[in-house]
This record gives sequence, structure tokens and C-alpha cells, in this order.
Amino acid sequence: MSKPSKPNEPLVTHIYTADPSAHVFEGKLYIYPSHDLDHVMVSNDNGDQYDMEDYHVLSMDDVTAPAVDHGEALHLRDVPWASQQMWAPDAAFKNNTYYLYFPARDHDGIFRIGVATSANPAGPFKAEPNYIPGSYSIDPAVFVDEDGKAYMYFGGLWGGQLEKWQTGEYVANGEGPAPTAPAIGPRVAELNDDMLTFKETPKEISIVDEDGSPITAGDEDRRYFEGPWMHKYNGKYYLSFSTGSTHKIVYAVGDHPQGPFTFKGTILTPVLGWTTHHSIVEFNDKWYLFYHDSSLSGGADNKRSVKYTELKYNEDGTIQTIEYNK
Ligand code: FUB
Repeated sequence: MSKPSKPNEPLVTHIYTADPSAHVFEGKLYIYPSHDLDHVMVSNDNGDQYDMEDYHVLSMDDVTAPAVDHGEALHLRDVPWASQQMWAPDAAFKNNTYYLYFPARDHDGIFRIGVATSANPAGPFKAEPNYIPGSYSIDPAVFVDEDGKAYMYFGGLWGGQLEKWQTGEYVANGEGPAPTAPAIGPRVAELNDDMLTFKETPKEISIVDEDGSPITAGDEDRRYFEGPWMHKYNGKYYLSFSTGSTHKIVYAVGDHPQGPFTFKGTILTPVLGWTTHHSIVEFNDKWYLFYHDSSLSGGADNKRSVKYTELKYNEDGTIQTIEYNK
């Protein structure tokens, strides 16, 4: 049933959706969410409860129009390298092609990042036979800069396995740094023009405080956890992300797409449900935050719903904090 969209209400209620990556393609808003399944799962720190199997793409003609579910855009069964858990995706447009980027566990249980292509922003997408060589962990976000260069940001702690990649190789028992040591940063890699491969070995991004000191691993109100997003505003690069265990969406600003970035503040206070995950998009001269919460399911961590709200800047370019209302 289609109903008009309103701020802070689920975009769709016939399925659970999460981890929204919003883009303007062909004059419309397209949202690339995870598709949470309506099954009972016990939550654990490994994220086993997020056991998703496919993606649906949503679109909106404008922010008051009903959100349209375009149906199954890609299913696990059609991804040769993947075994389970299709987590937070993103999409990009280049070369007259739409690219869907998505994390999933490979047949060894290691999270990798894959890509699938379509001529249509709503899909269906056809997966490449292998994951992106050199990719690992979760939550890809692809940003195409004004000069046409494309960058992938990715990585997530705990279930997202980023702690296991500190040496550049997968270390099965790899653990996070001491609380006083610099936090593990998200990764960034420029993409080749084909948008299917990395041009370089992924690098760790540096996030520092106003004094230039690295944010530490024990600083859970500010350290990177998962869900990176990149947007550009007035020539500055805004890296925003989830703090995971403290459940905030926060941001840091830099002069270059690969950083370093200086921590600035909170964009969204904790939502109902353990995870928080967002994207930021400009549409018809306004800026919007797409996010999710677990209100529709009454608080089930693994049954989330995508919503949006307007995002506003202060004159100095800082972002006004959005107080979550259940
Ligand atoms: O949806 C599964 C995982 O939960 C995502 O990849 C994370 O960002 C968190 O939202």
C-alpha cells in the first residue's frame, strides 16, 4: 500500500529495511537499504542476528511521495563468492552503469565486498563472479568526487571483523588496540575507472581531535565503529559514521577525500535499537539524513526501518545535531 512519505516515519512498512544509502539518480531519490528478515534471532556481539539474503531498492519522486519498493534487486543465491549475511550496501553511477556495492561473508566466513551492475538504478543487478580483490570487512560507501575520481570507504568493528585486518592480512584472533592507543580507522581506496577494482591497497583513515591527537580506541563516544559515509559541502569533505557501542552518528571534516579528518560532533543521537546507520544527500536544494531505527518492530535489533529527516548546517559549516524522537 503506498502512502505519502513523512519525516521520521518508516518509508515502507511491508518489509523491514536498514542501513539506507540515499542517492539522487535520474532526478529521483533512490535508497539502497539492507533488507532485514522478519525472523526471530538472538542478538550477539558478532551480529549473527543480521542474517539477510537479498536487497530491495526503494525510490521516491520527492520526499513527500510514497516510497516505491522495486522488488528483489540482488539475491545471495546469485552471488557466486558469497555464503551469507548481505549487510549494508551502497550504489554509485559512472560509465552509464549503476554499481551496487555490498558486503557478505565469503565461503570461509570472511567478510568481503562485492559489486553488481545494472543499467537501471532500481536493478536488477548482476553480481561479478568474485569479490573485489583486496576488499575486506563491511559497510562500503562509494563517493564520486567532482573530478570524477571514485573512492570506497569501508570497515566495521566486532562482527564486521575490522580488528582482524590490522596487519593488512586476515588474523583470525586479531583484537582491537588498548583503550589509550589510537582507534582503528575506517579504510579508503580509490577505485579504478572500471568501478570494479581498487586502484590501490586500502589505507587506514586518520581521525584526530581538534588538537591533532588521534581519537583513541577507548573514546567510544567519538571513535570509528562502522557505517562510513562521505559527502562534500562547500568544498570540504565530511566523513560521518556510527560510534557503535555508544550508538551515535558523528562526523569529522577534512580537506581531502582520503583525510585526515578532524572530529566535529554528533549528527544523530541514539535511536531505538542497537545499530545506527545513515547517509546524507542533497536533493532539491535541501539536505537530508536517511537513518534507521527499530520502532516498527517494537525494538527488535534485527528488524529495522528506514526513515529520513532534514539535516541543517550552521554558518560555520558544522552540522546541527538531530535529537532522535521515538
Ligand atoms: O545491517 C547489518 C549491519 O548492522 C550493518 O552492516 C551495520 O552498519 C549495522 O547497521
